[in-house]
Amino acid sequence: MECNTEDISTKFKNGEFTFTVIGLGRIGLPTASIIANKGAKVYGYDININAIEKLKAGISVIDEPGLDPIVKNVVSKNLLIPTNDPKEAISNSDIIIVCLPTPVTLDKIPDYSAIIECFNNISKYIKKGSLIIIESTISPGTVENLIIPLIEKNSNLKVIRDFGIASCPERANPGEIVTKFNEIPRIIGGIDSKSTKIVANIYKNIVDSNLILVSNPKTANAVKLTENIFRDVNIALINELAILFEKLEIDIFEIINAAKTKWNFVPHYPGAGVGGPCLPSNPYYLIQEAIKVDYVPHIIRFAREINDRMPHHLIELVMKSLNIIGKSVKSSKISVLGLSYKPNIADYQLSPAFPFVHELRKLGPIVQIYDPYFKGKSINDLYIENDLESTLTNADCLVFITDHDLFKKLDFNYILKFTNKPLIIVDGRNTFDIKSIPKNIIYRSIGRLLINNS
Ligand code: SAJ
Repeated sequence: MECNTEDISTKFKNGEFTFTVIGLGRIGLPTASIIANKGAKVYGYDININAIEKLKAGISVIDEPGLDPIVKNVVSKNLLIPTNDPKEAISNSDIIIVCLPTPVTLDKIPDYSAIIECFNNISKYIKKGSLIIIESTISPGTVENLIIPLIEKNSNLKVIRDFGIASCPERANPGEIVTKFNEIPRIIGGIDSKSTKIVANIYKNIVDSNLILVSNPKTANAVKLTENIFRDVNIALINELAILFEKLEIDIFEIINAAKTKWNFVPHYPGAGVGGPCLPSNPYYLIQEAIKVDYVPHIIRFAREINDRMPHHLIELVMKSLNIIGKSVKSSKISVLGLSYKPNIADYQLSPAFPFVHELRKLGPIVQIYDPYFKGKSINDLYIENDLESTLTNADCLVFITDHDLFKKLDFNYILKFTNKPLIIVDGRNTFDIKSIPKNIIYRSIGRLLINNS
């Protein structure tokens, strides 16, 4: 494929490029739909036949604001072609974008099985002159040492000579993937300068944001991991400081609000834990590579331990608060508000709600959970109540795991109509204004002073 800007823009605008986006999940489906919506022909390839059938009917299988109308439009115009046939997709495509999940196992080892299975299946169909773009989050070196050898082994192709490849790690914010698709700068690292330039020229036609070109795929992957590890480590730092300042009876939010007046203080906030598809798992990609070169990244590992320990800290706050009114956890009803890992989205991936509820249940209380995004659903081993009022009824303690807007708007007098009094509130996300806590409530938030209005 030629790499000069004009050629690529002309070909893109004339619809001369055919894309395949592999993996129609939270990143892949918006990516495929938005590219198709710009007039390119896009195969959306996924092994999930059920999802493909729904997409063929124009039904979006991903809950992402703004996505539905785009999917309906591009499928109805046959610009996005959902398929589970790799030959149909890959053998007709010039550009292949990989958006496959790369979770970590329970042993915290990156799991590349989806990527390995994919390239074992599709490589024989890759056309000479194709360009492969890896948007999945992977360890530095995975393109160079796993993906390229897989393609060459399963095809008669040779990298650079016959196909280009680059990493362009996704940096989307779940809940804003479509609305901010155009804005997020992209990091592009190709196996050679031609791959980097061609991919940059292609993304120039897809997004309006800055394109940051780096030396190679492993550097691009290292950038993605560095930015997420930076966030995870800083959250761990503020979590650790919050626990310390609780004991010193100093308000962490007063500290943060004052400290952020300093130009180089990047505010992060203490919470019930770190969930989501990115932060809890990304550090392990780099830890795995470090171990291969006999280096132990202490801060990165300890940050993970601190963040994973926050649900336990919430348990401690629950126990101490109930003891103030002479109640034991075992003899109480404790209602958990929030399953999603962050507010106002329906996504519970690695949510701290799971470890919190599992540890709480061992202490013997009645436990109910409510999340407006999962009403009446069974999620793994948790049942999410159908309505808030029954969850509040006769509760001795409310624990907020997610600061959904719906919870922020709750009126305390409304809450107290259903719960026992005095009511304990343990707030894992600083959902409420501590100056607004009324009589009959004992309130604890992470890193903040005890409010005892019992
Ligand atoms: N959290 C805290 N304290 C904080 C910030 C977050 O406890 O100060 C918790 C959240 O409650 C959540 C978890 O950490 O449980 C992750 O929060 P997040 O805002 O990072 O949520 P994500 O994973 O949806 O963030 C994604 C990430 N994007 C990618 O990995 C590509 C993240 O790097 C981005 O910063 C974020 O989107 C964004 O805001 O764009």
